[in-house]
Amino acid sequence: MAKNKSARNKNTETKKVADLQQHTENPENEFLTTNQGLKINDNQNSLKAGDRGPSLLEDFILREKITHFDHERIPERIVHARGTGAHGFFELYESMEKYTRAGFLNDTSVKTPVFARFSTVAGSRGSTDLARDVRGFSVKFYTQEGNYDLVGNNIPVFFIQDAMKFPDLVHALKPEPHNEIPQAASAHDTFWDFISLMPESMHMVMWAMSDRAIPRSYRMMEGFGVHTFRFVNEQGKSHFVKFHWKPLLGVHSVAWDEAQNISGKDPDFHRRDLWEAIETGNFPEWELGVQLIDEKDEHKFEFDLLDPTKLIPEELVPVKIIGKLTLNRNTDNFFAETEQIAFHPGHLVPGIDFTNDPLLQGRLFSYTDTQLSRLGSPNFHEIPINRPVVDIHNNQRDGHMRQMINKGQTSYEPNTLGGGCPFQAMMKKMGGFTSFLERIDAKKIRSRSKSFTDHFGQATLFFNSQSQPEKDHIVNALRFELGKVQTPAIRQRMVNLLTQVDKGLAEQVAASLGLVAGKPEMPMNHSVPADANPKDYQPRKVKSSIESSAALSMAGTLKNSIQTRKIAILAANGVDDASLAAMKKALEAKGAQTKVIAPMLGFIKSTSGKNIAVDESFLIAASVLYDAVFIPAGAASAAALKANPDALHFINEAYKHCKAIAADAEGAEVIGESYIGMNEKDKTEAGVLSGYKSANKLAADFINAIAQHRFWEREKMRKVPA
Ligand code: HDD
Repeated sequence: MAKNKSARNKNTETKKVADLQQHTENPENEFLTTNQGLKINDNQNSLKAGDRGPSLLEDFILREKITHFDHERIPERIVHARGTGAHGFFELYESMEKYTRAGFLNDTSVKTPVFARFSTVAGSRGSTDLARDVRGFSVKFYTQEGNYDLVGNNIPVFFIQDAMKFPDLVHALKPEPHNEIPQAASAHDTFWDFISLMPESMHMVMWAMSDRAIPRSYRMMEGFGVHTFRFVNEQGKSHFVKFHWKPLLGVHSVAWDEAQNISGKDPDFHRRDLWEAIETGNFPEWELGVQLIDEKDEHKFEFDLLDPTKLIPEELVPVKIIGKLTLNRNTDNFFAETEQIAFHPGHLVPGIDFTNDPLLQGRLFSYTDTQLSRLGSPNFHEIPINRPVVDIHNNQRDGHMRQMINKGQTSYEPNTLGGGCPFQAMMKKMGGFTSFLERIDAKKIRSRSKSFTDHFGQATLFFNSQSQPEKDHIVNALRFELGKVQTPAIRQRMVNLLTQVDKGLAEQVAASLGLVAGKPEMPMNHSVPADANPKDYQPRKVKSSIESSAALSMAGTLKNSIQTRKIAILAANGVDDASLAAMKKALEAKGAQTKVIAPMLGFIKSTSGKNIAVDESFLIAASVLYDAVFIPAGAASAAALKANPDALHFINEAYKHCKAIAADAEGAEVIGESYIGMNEKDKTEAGVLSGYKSANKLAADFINAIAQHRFWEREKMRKVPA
């Protein structure tokens, strides 16, 4: 069977590309035309009655052009409006045939084309990439059994347990309705008002306040399917499954102060990073992992598998790595591809199925509905980026912008006039989708399950699993967010709620707000079945069966690699070209990217009289856009940089954001002149490298230091005025 599938999958990628190309345009050697194909002889002037006269209504060319322009915008996504995407492929390491009949997860010879889109949630389409926010991680697999969408986030849990609360959550998060402030930020009253009344959100709040919410790159963040799904095999046997994407570059973030700076210096930071990585052949990669749970183990955990505010600690169920996603092609047209792609958790293939997670169940309605208003027609599946690579046959007809020319007399089933086509794929071997035969024997209720009442156990587990710097960042993020809240009662309710996660955390946050954390009030705010005891539905804390989970901390994900890291080389006239070239070579050999930053654009003269091209001047460059800084040898260069406030600011800021800084020979004088130099002990501090006799040793240590990503312990030492 696997063999057959493999044959069917041959050339899938080529077919998809060809499919898209039918709708692409190449204007080379072509005349400008109207949308009707009429050649245009003047695209500069409208038709007028005399050269100084009024424009004529008759000007159909002007009217066609302006009409199209007037309608260029479509409604942006209500959430996840800001994003970027790329093409790629998915390869399977090991057949999952035992667990699922999904063809693309059965046959290791199949290369499945994909399109992935990453996004923030709160901001508008033009908002900054570096907002503190959850990141969307959506992947459309163009499989031989139809499109499969895994529409996840970079956080494995969600704020709410039931889709009924989604519009409330989003209304609270979005800019406030009376003045449309603030853009792309959760640090405002309505968000925290809502959260303070929704204790179930506390686990996700911990993640959203952690550095996970300010990733260094989309290429350096995890992805999660969030809900528990099902794998169903050929025999109809089901396993519960949680999906994980693990980036091969490790999971890394920036500092909050840095994030705010990047938002000003380069609001497209993540978009640009993904684009450039693909353009330079540094294809982003993630491994797909699954946690598999036997049907019979459904109730063996202290949490409910259907509760989307819970994760399954990897210590309880290990993540099995089954394949790899590679993004290797940028879009040709952002609107046609990234903006028009329509994801939906209900785009399934045989062998993958839903569970009754009430958040997932609501999503199954929302996504098609939103595409109707965003893309304007039930024919959105005909837009090239949304088309499956397999043929579509059904009796759906007409509608706005229908592309398909359906032939024949019949558009109904059953029929004899059309030879009975298209047929139902009724027998198993025909590959039709069948829902898992789940037994449901229940009363109709509008309530939650009692198994959903633990709101704090895993919030505490997450907090306990963080390294000290990660914990400090959560405290500071909460101080920032709640500090922006204007209503004292909301701040108080929040710090009270935080006591349920961790008393120390609550006290630290409260102290900075001039408050004392007290006991939270958590009235149960929903109905319970008529025959139930409301007490059983009170929010509570169930202690996690493990104290901490290594996988929840980013600190353990260092990959000892500097692949694609951006290193700033600060230089001026009189730089020692041997010193510069040696470090550049050593860094690039390890896959890092270097840029020479100097006082002016153009060229600088080296000690040996060479002209060295400058990539950026200090006017354009900013340390927040780099991962590390190097100052080469050269007395005149060092003297010029020492006298340049922008160069010193660059170093101070890199130091403040805990980045690796290295200097060769006289380059150390520039560090000496910066804030670092004012404190003798910092010269020997981890991550600040100077005073080396051997350039090779300096390069080796610098490479190691960059691979550590950040020296967060530096934050504790002193505050740099950068
Ligand atoms: Fe959603 C978009 C992820 C809950 C309703 N969602 C959207 C996108 C992602 C997610 C990544 C952007 C897709 C893209 O790139 O185009 N959403 C999630 C996750 C959730 C979740 C991981 C919880 C586990 N979403 C959720 C609920 C609802 C929605 C409960 C409604 C009941 N989401 C939508 C939407 C969006 C959307 C309104 C906006 C644009 C779109 O669908 O295409 O339908």
